[in-house]
Amino acid sequence: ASKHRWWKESVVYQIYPASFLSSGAGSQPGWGDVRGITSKLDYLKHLGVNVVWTSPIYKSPQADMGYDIADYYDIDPKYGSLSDVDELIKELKKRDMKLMMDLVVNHTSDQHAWFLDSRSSKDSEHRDWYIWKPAKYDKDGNRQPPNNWLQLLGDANSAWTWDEKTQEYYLSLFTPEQPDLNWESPKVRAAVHDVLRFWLDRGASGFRMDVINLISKVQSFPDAEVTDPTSKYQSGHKYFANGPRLHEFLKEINKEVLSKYDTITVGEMPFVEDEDEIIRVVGENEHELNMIFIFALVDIDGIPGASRLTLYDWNAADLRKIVAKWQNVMRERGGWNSLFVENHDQPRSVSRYADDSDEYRELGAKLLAIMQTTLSGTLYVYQGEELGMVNVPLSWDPAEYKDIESINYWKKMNERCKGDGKKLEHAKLTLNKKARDNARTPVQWNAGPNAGFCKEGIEPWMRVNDDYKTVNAEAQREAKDADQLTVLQFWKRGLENRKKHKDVFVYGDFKSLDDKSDKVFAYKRSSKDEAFVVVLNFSGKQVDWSIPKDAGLEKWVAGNYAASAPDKAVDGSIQLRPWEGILGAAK
Ligand code: TEU
Repeated sequence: ASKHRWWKESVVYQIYPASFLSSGAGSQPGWGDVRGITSKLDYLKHLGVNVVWTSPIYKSPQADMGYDIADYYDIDPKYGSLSDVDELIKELKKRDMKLMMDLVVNHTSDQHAWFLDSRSSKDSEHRDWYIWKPAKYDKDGNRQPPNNWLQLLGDANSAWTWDEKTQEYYLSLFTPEQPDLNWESPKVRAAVHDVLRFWLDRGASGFRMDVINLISKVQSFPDAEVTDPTSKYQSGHKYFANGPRLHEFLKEINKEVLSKYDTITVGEMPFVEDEDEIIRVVGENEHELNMIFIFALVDIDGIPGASRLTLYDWNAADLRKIVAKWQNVMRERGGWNSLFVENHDQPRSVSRYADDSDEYRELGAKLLAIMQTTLSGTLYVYQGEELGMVNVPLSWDPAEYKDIESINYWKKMNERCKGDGKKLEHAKLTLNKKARDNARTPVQWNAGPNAGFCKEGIEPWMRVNDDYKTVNAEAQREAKDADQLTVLQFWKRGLENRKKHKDVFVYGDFKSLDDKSDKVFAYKRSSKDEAFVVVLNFSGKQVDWSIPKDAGLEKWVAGNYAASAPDKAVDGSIQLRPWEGILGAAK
């Protein structure tokens, strides 16, 4: 069985600082700030959270909302100051909570001092801290980038940016404002190690490492195979995701820094599904990272192999297969799962995996809460998920979207769909369903002006979702009806239950109870002392489901339709209502 560790039992709450809460202490009116976070620690503690992960708050020109860092040792004035962070850490400690920082070291901002020096001349001290290559020329003598790799945010342009001054290209996988660091240089790696030490010594307890599997690139920088014949540039992930020296670099970070502290680490790892590659990072004896974010579940509604901004029809069987697979793999191979259905790069989970209509929104949010709180792994809750916040309305003009990926996509589609209204409508729908903006609207604290996110009369940096009068934290503090918990209360109860039965839910065995249904996801969790059965109807249809004889079910204890125990048989066939989820005690 998996060894007990505090970071395995943790409930991590992700904060997207710009949209969390604006106390007014930051330099930019209508932006969230660090003091806003500190003021909500009691709320988070009460919910059952013990680790707070903040998306980047470092000094940044915000070309990609802070995922473009200009100074790893300072806080962006929009968010406050270093002493505000010290205060946050102090207040967290008081409550026995911890801080996880976002570490973005695949690339920096183009305004970082390292890059400014690097681009100043070909023989500058930091020239080789980034990836510079000469141009290529086609048969007509036109200048071309060193290879055909596609940029990741916006997917129309080259991943290489031309620099007039020194007449070379630099690699910028995400946007031109985010030049990739050259991890082949030992000086770059040592500089990154210093950043980690600085924050750990200051009181942070760990890191979420942004696209950490992209740091090692195949050094011949070959052209990518053509997978999209309509595009000049192609996805090059084969040559930069889990590249040749990734494990060496991660082991080095561990040896130089992490092994000397008691930390929690999670690596974001897009593009990689290979079990062996994943276990090489998270395996108990690998000494790389505690866990990673696997993309399978959040890629479920995109066309396989295509860009994230596509729509694909999926059903509960796909969801079950993905979740069950990783529950089993991690257990059998000694790795560890991170459980997440939302983050700042993904649409809202209720809108995506359930139904965000008035009729089903709360049921859907609770259904997902049952799943998340009863699976094995470290649990991540994204701000607003505990309130059942949903995607922005389709009626919003795409001009409301603030994310660089959305802006680039919308521009591209407007060019491509000229005169084809139907195609453009589909692009608008795709954006509404998938845009990262869906997760970035201000957190809805109450029904007052700006949903309580910032003071009245100040315009929030991003528009508040229209539904804030009904969907907000204050309205969910107390239940309207005695037999109906609010989404927030339901999450709190789920987290309490998870903690109380951690040997089952965090560490226990996982067994699928249905390998056929395209609507139901059912499983049994067990430790040596106790067991639970979970049955989740991931469809808007009423479903008859037969309880397997060997499930050992004794009694139903909780569900999402009422606060009291579900009134259903414990053997034979039961009827599940749309989006119904139930939990039972078993032997
Ligand atoms: O995201 C990397 C990533 O692969 C995504 O989930 C990304 O949103 C997707 O490719 C877009 O289609 C991380 C950060 O989480 C994201 O916010 C940053 O924009 C990105 O890295 C660059 O730092």
